Amino acid sequence: MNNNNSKNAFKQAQEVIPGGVNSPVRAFKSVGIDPIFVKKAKGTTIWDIDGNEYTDFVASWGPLILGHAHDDVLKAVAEAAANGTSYGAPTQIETEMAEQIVKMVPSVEKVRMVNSGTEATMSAIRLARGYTKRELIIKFAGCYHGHGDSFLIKAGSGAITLGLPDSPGVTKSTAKDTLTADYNNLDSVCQLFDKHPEQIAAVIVEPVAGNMGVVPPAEGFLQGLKELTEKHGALLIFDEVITGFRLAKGGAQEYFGVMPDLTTMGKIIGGGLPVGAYGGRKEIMDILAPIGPVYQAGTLSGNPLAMAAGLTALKKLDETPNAYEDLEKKAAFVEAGFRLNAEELGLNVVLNRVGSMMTAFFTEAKQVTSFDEAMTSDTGKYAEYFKNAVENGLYIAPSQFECLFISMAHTEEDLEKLIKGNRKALEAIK
Ligand code: KE4
Repeated sequence: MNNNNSKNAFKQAQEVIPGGVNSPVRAFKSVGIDPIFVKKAKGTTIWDIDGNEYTDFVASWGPLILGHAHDDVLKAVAEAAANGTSYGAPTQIETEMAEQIVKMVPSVEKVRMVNSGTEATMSAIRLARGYTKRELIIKFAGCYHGHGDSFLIKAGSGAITLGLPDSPGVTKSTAKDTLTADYNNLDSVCQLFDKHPEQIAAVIVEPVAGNMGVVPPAEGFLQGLKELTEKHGALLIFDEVITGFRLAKGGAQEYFGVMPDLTTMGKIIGGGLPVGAYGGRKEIMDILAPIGPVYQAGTLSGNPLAMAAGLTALKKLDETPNAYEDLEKKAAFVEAGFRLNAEELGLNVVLNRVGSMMTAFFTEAKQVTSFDEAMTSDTGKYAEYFKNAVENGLYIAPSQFECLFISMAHTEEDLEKLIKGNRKALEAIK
């Protein structure tokens, strides 16, 4: 496969952008090849600047559940742009967007728009601290909640991909306010509450971990967190930046039937444009400025183009009959194909899936139900697998610790190609 243009583009980019990328995981560092520079995408196909064509299963790390450049999204953005791109003043589409989110996400009564998942999680913990008048938060090792200082403690996603779970630049005084527990281990959370009585403002959790690879919540784990936070007067924050609008209209909280106090959202909510949001009960949200004392702001929050893209995407998900049943069927078909391939080749691959998000862990472990087990993965093997998958025209995550996403746009042909490509890539690493 000819990648000369991408190679040259990468060299040029590295002269003026740190690592040549605007987000570390894009650099393909952990898979040991130069990144692909994208020219365009439509539906489930991506074309790179060398003219190579790929079927995409990264979906821009989750947002593109409708597929790339969806006609309705493009139309909505173009119409919005014709009226201006930003006003810094309230618009009715922001209200419409908020009403749509309130309609879809069961625990959300009020919502504030921001510009990224990071902004959403940073704001949510500030709100939780302001509401509870407490300072400590609990996160889980291997979970990733964006690059806010409070979260770069044993973080997942790009931080573990690059082996940087704790980042320089995060001050000791900040780090001390973030306690880490073990995912799927309620006892580790109990111990922190017992050790820090009445000091913990919130527990923030990915209701399905996506940033250590997909690790589903153990039976009772989410409900247990709900009970523990209620018992100790702390807030439960579901970071649904990945799971929101993906696992169900109402995200993981609808899928598992556990209601958090606050929900952070991103990715799908923007329809491919920069949008984040956080929401919850009125009594919590109403302590936010300008009515309350907890401050949070943003020049481009609720941007009309981003609202047009996001609202179109959410309405499509809300109004397409059987959207989530169809996603489940497609993803189950892929899971079955992956399992059969590994079985027939006698390879030990642990495949975790919830709805349309899944990860194949290249590990000798029999299961991956925790961060420690996820970390037994052979990232070198994954890198070889990745290279072969790309050679077979599959664009999958350049990291063992990310998700493969199925979208509404994926056709049966796309899924057959994925399963065939998976088999060829497995044969290559056997
Ligand atoms: P952003 O600031 O990247 O929009 O969202 C941060 C974030 C928050 N919470 C969860 C559960 C997330 O997964 C993310 C971001 N996800 C990563 C990939 N897993 C973004 C990809 C990247 O960093 O380039």
